[in-house]
Amino acid sequence: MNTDDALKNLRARLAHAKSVTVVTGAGISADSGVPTFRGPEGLWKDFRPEELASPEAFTRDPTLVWEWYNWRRELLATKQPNPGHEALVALEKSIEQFWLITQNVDGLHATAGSRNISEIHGNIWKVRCTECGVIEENRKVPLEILPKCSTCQGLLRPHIVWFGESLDAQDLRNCYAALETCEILLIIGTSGLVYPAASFGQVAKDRGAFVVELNLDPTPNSELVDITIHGRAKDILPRLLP
Ligand code: BV8
Ligand code: ZN
Repeated sequence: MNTDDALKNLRARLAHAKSVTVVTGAGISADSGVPTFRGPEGLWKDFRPEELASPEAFTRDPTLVWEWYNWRRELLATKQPNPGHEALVALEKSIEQFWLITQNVDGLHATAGSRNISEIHGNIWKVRCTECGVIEENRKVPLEILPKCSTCQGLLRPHIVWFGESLDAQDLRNCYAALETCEILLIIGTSGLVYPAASFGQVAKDRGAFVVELNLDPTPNSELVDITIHGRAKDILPRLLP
């Protein structure tokens, strides 16, 4: 099916859908100038994820991990939502039951105006105290290296889910509720390699949802989806709106 036919088919389905769930990855923010994780310009190209995005790395060398997050915060501080993010805000307003699950930590969906959202890997603009657990929004750029908690002087860490760490239980409950009830699942701009998000397509498919993938390339999800649309999120998503 060519892109125009696929979009026509999908627009018609979305116009009648009562419940839609969306999963996004770094690809939707690529159009805002945010480097993806595994692409040619990817964030991971210089080191393996485990080297920095893990509790062991933070315990071993918190300065190195904070230097990486500070570099990303400075990079993100100038980035704005793009038409892909904005199209999902418009879609949320037009669908009775809508839930957005994002793996992205850049906060751009919330900035664009998405409200029913689970940031399942956390948010780079939030910090968490390793001692007392308090979570705060902090947009200071750059943060001092090894920032301290204003409450107890404990070491702060990024409020981000690292490899080997479990996702927030409430986030997971919200995700599974949205995946099990949706008529349509859109999987946008993710390589489908990181669990549990990589399994969400199958969860929805098993419950009878119509599953659509929007990506530049094929991914492990491509076999299971009903429609694959190849293109940039910023170009394709606005064409889904009524
Ligand atoms: C967990 C924080 C329980 C860092 C991130 C098997 C089953 C279950 C678990 C595992 C398993 N095997 C291993 C695991 C553990 C692990 C995992 O999945 N490892 C992978 C590598 C195999 N998972 C975990 O540890 C998770 N926790 O499972 O808890 C548990 C506990 C203990 C032990 C075991 C299990 C925690 C995962 C969270 C990790 N944290 N980020 C940070 O962000 O600072 S993951 C990191 O990858 C980012 O958060 C990112 O969001 C995520 C996924 O990457 P993508 O978003 O997909 O980005 P990517 O660059 O890969 O792809 C971009 C795509 O967009 C491409 O396809 C590209 O073609 C496309 N694209 C580009 N431009 C565009 C576009 N598409 C459209 N338009 C465009 N313009
Ligand atoms: Zn504290």
